[in-house]
Formats: sequence, structure tokens, C-alpha cells
Amino acid sequence: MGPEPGTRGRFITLEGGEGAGKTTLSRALTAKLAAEGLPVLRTREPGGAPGAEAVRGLILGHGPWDPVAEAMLHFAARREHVARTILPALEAGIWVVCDRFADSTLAYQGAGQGLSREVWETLCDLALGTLRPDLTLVLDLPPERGMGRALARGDANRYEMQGADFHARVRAAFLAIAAHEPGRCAVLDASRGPQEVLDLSLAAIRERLGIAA
Ligand code: T5A
Repeated sequence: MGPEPGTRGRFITLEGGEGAGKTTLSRALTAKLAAEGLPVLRTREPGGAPGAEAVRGLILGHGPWDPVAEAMLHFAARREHVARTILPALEAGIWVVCDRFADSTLAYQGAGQGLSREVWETLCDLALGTLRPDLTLVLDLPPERGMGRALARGDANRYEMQGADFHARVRAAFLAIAAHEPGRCAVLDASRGPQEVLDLSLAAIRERLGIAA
């Protein structure tokens, strides 16, 4: 069943540590929602608009960054992403599934690198206005499991650069964000297999957003 004409789309974000399965879930979830007749857009951060993709290359290709500088780069990219991709889609009635969003900056630059919550909130207000996700799915996985998955696909460089303590703080930060905003966030056990994680996400969407997917 498609949405009623004139209905705004819903904004779903996927969060969690590296290797938690966000990209895998975003693909499966988008395909499932589309199969249910919903217009849906899959996007990611950093990136999701031409200028934001250019900033992604800058962030990931350089550094280490000062935490405030890195947060500002993420929010500059995010502002472009919101203005050029996310808001136009939502206003056209399209559902948006986004791999990472502002919570990642609080977890990585905040808990991981020491950026204050106050600065993060200021950047959110500047870059996002009143836009917040309708639902955030937090994929929770012990960092060593995510590392194992990244190693299995031959891509563990970021883990080697950051260390176990950093990733433990990032994981704890995502769980704290979910505990702080239980109405917006649902924590999923990302140690389950891909189909089970998809089923958990669909259950959360049914419960929180009331769609019959
Ligand atoms: N960052 C980002 C910040 O510091 N601040 C910010 O504000 C933002 C937005 C982004 C980097 O930028 C940082 C965080 C990151 O360090 P990225 O390349 O986009 O870099 O990295 P990630 O978003 O972390 O993406 P990853 O690819 O590392 O992880 P995913 O998307 O969570 O995992 P996925 O789906 O690619 O899966 C990883 C492997 O596990 C398997 C997959 O097949 C794949 O091989 N897998 C599963 N295996 C078993 N069971 C499951 N349920 C599985 N799901 C996936």
C-alpha cells in the first residue's frame, strides 16, 4: 500500500559502530519497504549529495582532525545532504533510510574524541533546524565482532588506527543516546544474522511508525 497523497515521508536513520551491518541492513530494508509499495530513498553519511560526497573525501582522506573541526566538516556535509537530498525527498512523500546521521557525530567526535555535547547541540541547531529522525535504529554489536567482520572483508584499517577503548566509548555512546531518547531510538541486536536483523528492524518500524511492512 502506498502513502496517502500529500503525506510527508518518514526519516529513518541507522547508527552503530563499524562493521555493525548498517549498509547491509539499509539495502535490505529499502528493498523491503519498496516491495511494500513505499517510495523510498537509501542514502548515507558522510555524503548523500554532491558537495557532501566531496566533504566525505576530505574527512576520510585526511586527518587526524581536531574534533571540533571534524564535527564542523560533518555538519557542513550534513547540511548539504539535508537541504539537497533529505528534505526534498521527505516533502515529496518519499521515505528516507540514512546510513549514519547526527548521532554518529555525538558518538565519534563526542564520546570518541572529546567534543562537548553543547557544541554538538549548537551544530545540530545550525545545520538541521527542527529536522530530527522519526526513528533511529541503533545496531549494537561488541566492537571486536565488528572488527572481525571488517577483517573478514579485508578492511580493518580504521580499527587499527583507533584502538579498542575508542570503539568501546563509541558503542556506549550509542546506547546512551538510545536510553536518553527511547521514543526515537530502538536498539537492535546486531550480532544476529542479516535476516534476523532485518526482521527486528521491521518490527520496530511497525511498532513505532505503524506501517504494515
Ligand atoms: N563518522 C561518520 C564520524 O566520525 N562522524 C560522523 O558524524 C559520521 C557520519 C564512515 C566513518 O566516518 C565516521 C564513522 C566511520 O568511521 P564508512 O566507510 O561509511 O565510514 O563506515 P561505516 O559507516 O562504519 O561502514 P562499515 O561498512 O564499516 O560498516 P557497516 O555499514 O555497519 O557494515 P556492513 O553492512 O558494511 O557489514 C560489514 C561486513 O559484515 C557483514 C557484511 O557482509 C560485511 O562483510 N555483515 C554481517 N555479517 C553477519 N551478520 C550480519 N547481521 C551482518 N551484517 C553485515
